[in-house]
Amino acid sequence: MVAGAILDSSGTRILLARRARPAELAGLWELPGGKAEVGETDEEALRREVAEELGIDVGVECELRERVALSDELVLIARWAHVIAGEPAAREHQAVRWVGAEELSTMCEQGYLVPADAVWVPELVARLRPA
Ligand code: DCP
Repeated sequence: MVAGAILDSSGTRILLARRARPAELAGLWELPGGKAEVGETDEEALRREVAEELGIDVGVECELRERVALSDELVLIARWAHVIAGEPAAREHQAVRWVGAEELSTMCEQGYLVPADAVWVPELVARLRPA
């Protein structure tokens, strides 16, 4: 499972998407991504998933430090990425939005993020430039 920490062109904001399913995660915000298919690298999977889900082409960079075990078989990782082409749109999510460091911290503290993604918040905040 690979999620994208997708930065805007100014490096001040990160892209969040609000989940539509399953019921226990619906309405919460996540770093968008999806599962790698057989024979696909993380990088290829992330590029394919964000193209399908958000209609954007991204360049994929290195992995964030933390990894999250979602189950015995599924590990969630995140990779830094930046938009190469397109405007993100919610095709499978309820909404998308760009958030700066301060807003991201607040959303995390108030429980608006999917639980697994909270581990990345310190690293995201540290990299985001002040607006
Ligand atoms: N998940 C998460 N944080 C993310 C992305 C996903 O905690 N940033 C979790 C939520 C789900 C699991 O990973 O429990 C699977 O996520 P998706 O439902 O997005 O993946 P799909 O099963 O839809 O993958 P695909 O898009 O390949 O169908």
